[in-house]
Amino acid sequence: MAAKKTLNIGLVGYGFMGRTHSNAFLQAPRFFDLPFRPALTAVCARNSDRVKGFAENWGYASVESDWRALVDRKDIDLIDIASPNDTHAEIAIAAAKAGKMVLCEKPLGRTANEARSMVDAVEAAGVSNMVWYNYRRVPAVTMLKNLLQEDRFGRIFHYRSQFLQDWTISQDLPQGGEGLWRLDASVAGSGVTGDLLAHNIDMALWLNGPIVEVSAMTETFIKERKHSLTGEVTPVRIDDASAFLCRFANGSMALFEATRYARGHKALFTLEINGERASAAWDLHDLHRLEFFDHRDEGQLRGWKSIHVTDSDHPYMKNWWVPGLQIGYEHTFIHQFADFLLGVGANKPAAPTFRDGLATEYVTDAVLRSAKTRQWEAVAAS
Ligand code: SOE
Repeated sequence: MAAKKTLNIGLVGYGFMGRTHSNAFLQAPRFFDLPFRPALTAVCARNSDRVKGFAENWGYASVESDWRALVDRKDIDLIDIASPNDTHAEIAIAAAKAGKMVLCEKPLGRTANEARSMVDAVEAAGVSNMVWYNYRRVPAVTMLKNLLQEDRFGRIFHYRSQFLQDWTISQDLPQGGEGLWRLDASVAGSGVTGDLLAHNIDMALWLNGPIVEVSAMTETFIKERKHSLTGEVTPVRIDDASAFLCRFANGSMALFEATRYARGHKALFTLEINGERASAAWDLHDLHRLEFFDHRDEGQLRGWKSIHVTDSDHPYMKNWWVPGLQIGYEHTFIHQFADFLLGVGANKPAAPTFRDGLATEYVTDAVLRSAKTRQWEAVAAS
């Protein structure tokens, strides 16, 4: 058997997402038959001591403390961006110009403008690219996509989706700095709209098609917080909660909500879709189940089915253990990376591409705009 070509990865960032991506790079070739052999060639972060520890733990062969040096390296084929949102555009554009493949953690940019410049760069350079919207690759969610493509639902009337958390309720939580940059608008771009609703929107665009217009409201419950880098108390400029109504191009209407103030909820990501012939519901806390109702079932036996999506004919599952044994959160990244490499091998883009990521940003931009104007806002066509 011919040896597989090595694909040298350079990772930027070593936080939560640096770990999920590194795990995917290591596990994907063990469970999927991939056209490349991924190599953890370098990891880059500003803190040299900590980046060395990270490299040792995950098996990266070398370290860099300046992302420009990483992008310049001739031995790197792919740059993976897992650093905070304010770094995404500059690194992605430089990596594309250097001819590298580019993977980027969500959201693509802090604004649609930033995201558009990233799309332009990867498309001009003709390099493979993908945004880490990992939840598409939960087997139950992929299965729902397949059921929709088989037209089991008929006309779609409703879509609703929430992402509820509670980790920023304390007034004492500072904004800014490591772990807390999601509260600093200059780094994150927005609050829950870009961080959480972006997941709901990416999944909805994939499952139910384009969104045409939105009517939104946002709230910042805690108005001032100490900045952990400067020690100063400054206004909070992110949205703590965000909700919107919208219309899809297919005529369905929808409700979306995300918050970090739903006491008791840590990561309750849910969706429900109602069609003429069928409905389905999914919940991240029970991620291996798809709830499905088919109106065409025989009358007296008609009812909601709770499908345990762990059988070998369910998406991705034949690559894992034996039927009935479930998998979890980290596997969504493994699936996404496996699909990316299969795409590169077949010369096909793996979704969501940067252009798909831009479509989500057009919606999040419209949501933030509508919350300000208190008007319905049209979503730019991507
Ligand atoms: C925020 O708490 C967060 O970590 C998001 O940034 C992730 O994208 C989401 O998957 C889980 O929650």
